[in-house]
Amino acid sequence: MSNSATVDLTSGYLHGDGIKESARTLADLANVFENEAARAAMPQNTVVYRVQSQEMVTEGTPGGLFFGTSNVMPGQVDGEYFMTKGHFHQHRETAEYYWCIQGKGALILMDENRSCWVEWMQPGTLHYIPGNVAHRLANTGSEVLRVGACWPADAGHDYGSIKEAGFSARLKCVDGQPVLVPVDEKQ
Ligand code: PAN
Ligand code: ZN
Repeated sequence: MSNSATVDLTSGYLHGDGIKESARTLADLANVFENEAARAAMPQNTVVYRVQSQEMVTEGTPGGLFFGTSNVMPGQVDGEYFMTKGHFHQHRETAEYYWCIQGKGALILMDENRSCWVEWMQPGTLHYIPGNVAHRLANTGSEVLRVGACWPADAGHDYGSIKEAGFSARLKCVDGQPVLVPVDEKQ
């Protein structure tokens, strides 16, 4: 197998044959932010994040690895930072590495008991996401947050559980600072 792809070490940008790219706009993120009316009132073609990946094997291949870069734009929906949808891995036991390349942000994590916590990100921070832990990126800065990732090719993405129950806390801008605010789950 020839290696015709490169990774720009300052931006994480992947270049070359077979690099996949996807983007999520505000239109794709219905009911992801707390204030759905505010999201719906914003320009729907606003890109919230882009993901590049190199997938050298078919998704689901045991023992394979995928490599990617996620780029989360700066922005907020009514005080909640722009973020990814977030997911558990379909194969719950699979882990993942993230590392921050550029920008400022947070890795929001939640275990299966719905305990939620944050790891702060700045260029060079390294983040091990254990199995059975849902993960989501949020950009708390004013430039693009660029994060590298490496995950098992058979991890899969379970978006359904997050769509149903969400994360148990939200990262909001309070007096100009990011604060993890628990969601009232009693209702
Ligand atoms: C990442 C994520 C990426 C986009 O590559 O898939 O940051 O986030 P969502 O998938 O939650 O929209 C990863 O964690 N892969 O497993
Ligand atoms: Zn993942």
